[in-house]
Amino acid sequence: MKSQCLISFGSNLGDRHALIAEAAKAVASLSMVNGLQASRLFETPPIGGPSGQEPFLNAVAAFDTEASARAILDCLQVIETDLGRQRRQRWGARAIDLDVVLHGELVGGGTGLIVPHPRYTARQFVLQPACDVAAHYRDPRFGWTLERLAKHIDQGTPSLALVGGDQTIREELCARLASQFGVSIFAAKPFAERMKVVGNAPARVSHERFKTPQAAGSDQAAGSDQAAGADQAAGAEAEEGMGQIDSVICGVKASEGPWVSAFLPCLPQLTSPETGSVSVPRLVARMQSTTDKTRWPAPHQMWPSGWRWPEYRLEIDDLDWAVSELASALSSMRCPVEPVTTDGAWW
Ligand code: A4P
Ligand code: MG
Repeated sequence: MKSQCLISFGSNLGDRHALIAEAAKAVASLSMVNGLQASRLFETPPIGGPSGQEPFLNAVAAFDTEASARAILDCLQVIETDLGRQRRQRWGARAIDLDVVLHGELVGGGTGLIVPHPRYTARQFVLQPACDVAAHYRDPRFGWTLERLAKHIDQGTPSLALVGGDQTIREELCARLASQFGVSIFAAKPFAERMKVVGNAPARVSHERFKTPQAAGSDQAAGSDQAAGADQAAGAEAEEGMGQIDSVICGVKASEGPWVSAFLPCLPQLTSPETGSVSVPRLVARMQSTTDKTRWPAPHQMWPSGWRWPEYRLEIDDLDWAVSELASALSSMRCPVEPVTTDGAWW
C-alpha cells in the first residue's frame, strides 16, 4: 500500500550543508522513495543535549513509498552510518540525524521504532520545514494537519499538561521544572482555608470543599475563565486527568512564560478560538513509567481512543532525564527557525 512518508534531517557537526545534501541525495536515490520533495534548509539553535553544541541545519522531506516504516528507518540508518554518524551520547552533536516523522496512518512501530516520532509535535525545527512540503499531511492520532499543528504550537504560551503515569511523579516533575528552569506551574490547588473574625481575632472555620473551576469566581486566576467556559466533553473523553480538576485552578498569569501542569485543564472545543488561549496547554504530555516489559509502543497505551489533542509522549525511567526532556520540549516550541535557503533545491 502506498503511504505518504515524512522524514527529518538534522546536522550540527562537520560540514553541515554538505552532509545534509548528501543525505537527501542518498534518500532520493532509494528505489523505495518516490517523488521526494525537500523543504528549505533552516538553521536552529541546539535544543537539549550537552552544552556547547553548534547550531543545527534542519530540513524535512516528503515522499510516497510502498515500503514499511521499518524498511525506511533501516535505510536511513545505513545512510547515517555511511555519512559518519557516530552515536556517542544521546542528543549529542551529530554529523547527520535522520528520523521517520510520519508514515501514512501508522501509529506504533516496534523495537527501536516509534511512529509518529514521539517528540516532533513540540518541535518548530520539524514543524516549520514540514509546512513547506507536507502542510496537508495529517497526524493519524489526532487528525490535525501539520499546518494547523504548527500554528497551534506557535500561538499561546509554550505549555505542557502532564497526564498518565503517577500523580506524585507528575507533581515532582513540575516542581523540578519550576526550580531548575523557572517554568511556571499551572496549579490546581485548594483555596487557603477561609478565616472569619471572632472578636478581633481571626478564627478557623471548618474546611470547605474545594470548589470546581466552574464554581470559582472569574477573579480567582488566569485560566479559570477559560476553564469554566470550556467544553468539558472534549477532555472528558480523554482520561483520568479530568477527574483531578475538582479543585480551584490557580493559574499562571497571562503574561507569564512557559508553564506545566500536573493535571489536564479543561480543553476548549477544537473549533473554538480559545484553543490559542494562554491557559490551554499546547500539548498533552503523556507520561509512562517504563520497564523493559512496559515500553511503548503498544498503540492502546500511546493513543487511547477518542483523544483529539496533540500529544507529546515521554517514557520515564529516570526523573532527571525526564525533566530535561520536558524543558527541551518547551524550548523547542519557541526555538528560532531561520530559513537559510529560499527553496528546497539545496541538495
Ligand atoms: N527510533 C525510534 N523511533 C524512531 C523514528 N521514528 N525515527 C530509535 C528515527 N529513529 C527512531 O535515535 C535513537 C533511537 O531512536 C534509534 O536507535 C532508533 O532506532 P538516534 O538517532 O540514534 O539518537 P538521537 O537522535 O540522539 O536520539 P533521538 O531520540 O532520535 O533524538 P531526537 O529526538 O532525534 O533529537 N535541536 C535542533 N535544533 N535540531 C535537531 O535536529 N535534534 C535532537 C535529537 C535534539 N536537539 C535538536 C535536534
Ligand atoms: Mg534520531
